[in-house]
Amino acid sequence: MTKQRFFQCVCEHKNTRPVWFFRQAGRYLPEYRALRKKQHDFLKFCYTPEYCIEAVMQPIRRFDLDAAIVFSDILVIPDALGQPVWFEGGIGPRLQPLCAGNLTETLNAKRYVQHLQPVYDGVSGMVSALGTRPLIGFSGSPWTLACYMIEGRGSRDFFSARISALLDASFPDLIALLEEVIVEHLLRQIDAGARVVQLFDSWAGILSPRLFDLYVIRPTRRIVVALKKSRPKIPVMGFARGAGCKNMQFAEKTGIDVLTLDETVDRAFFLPTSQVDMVFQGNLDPVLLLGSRDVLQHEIERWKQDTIHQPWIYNLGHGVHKDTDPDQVQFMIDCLRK
Ligand code: 1CP
Repeated sequence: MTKQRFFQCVCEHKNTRPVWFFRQAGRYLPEYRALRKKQHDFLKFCYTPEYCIEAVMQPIRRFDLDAAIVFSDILVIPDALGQPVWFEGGIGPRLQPLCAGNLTETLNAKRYVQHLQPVYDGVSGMVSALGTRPLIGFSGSPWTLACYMIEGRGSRDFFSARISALLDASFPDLIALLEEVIVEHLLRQIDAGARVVQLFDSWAGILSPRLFDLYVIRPTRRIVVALKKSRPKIPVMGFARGAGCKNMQFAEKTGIDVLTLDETVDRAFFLPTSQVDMVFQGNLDPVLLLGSRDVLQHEIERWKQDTIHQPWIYNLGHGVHKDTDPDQVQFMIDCLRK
């Protein structure tokens, strides 16, 4: 994968650096909140292609962004494996935790593809609606999915999941099962028309170096190898949120094409690697969108200057926060494209 080919792939309809955002669709948009009123059950919403296509197109129509990400959620995978998953308003996702000692016992790996068919139907519809604009498929990474599946909810430190990674003899079986399902899930999104895929390891940053190697780097590498074997032209973007300096090994050892950086990473650390054939993405603090325009503009200018010699996809270090004013997003896009 050359840098140039990647740019052609993500941004063929314009001659500027691509701009898109994590959670560009979602609760900060009044039109999304109105659409969500039609289906209060978030998982059912995710399995209704018509709603997902509309949710994807809302930020595209409003902001003319250069790419869109599939509207879905990482937790459709545990749901498709038969683990009870539900979303509680104001609290977030809840899951019935897996059984310690035999983590894969209650999971049914036979039904998931059929269960996720509405997601793939949605992907085809999104691709048609987007025209030449690329659609990014995605999945949660094994470690991050295991975090929610073991803990049963969002958490600051996923303590039970970390203990499980350290002590539970069946933990590697769970990771192996998830790798297989994730590869299949991404291949199906690619076959439905996704042109790039992104792996979200949102909780990579809470692992010690040894466990980071075992459960972030190695599974990601195996997934990338499997994807490249059958779809060599599809770029893979990796996001090990919170990984700090471990991002370097993550990029070098996994075979990803694009390294997504969260807002806590000092990009100066990565800029000397511009000889490496790596495209970067992200790094701008989503909180800036809730602050003053002066500071936002100043930070954007600094960021543009810093990354001038490096292929860099303009994106935030994490999703657009739900309290963000959409006008601030427009202002940011205008500054980026200036
Ligand atoms: O409408 C609502 O009330 C639901 C809010 C919401 C939305 C809009 C959730 C619940 N998920 C999503 C969509 C979503 N999730 C997308 C597509 C939209 C887009 O980006 O434009 C994507 C890519 C995700 C991925 C996702 N879900 C991640 C990985 C990225 C990240 O944020 O770190 C994670 C960890 C989730 C789990 C999840 N789903 C929803 C919430 C609130 C959460 C986070 C739970 C927590 O706090 O731990």
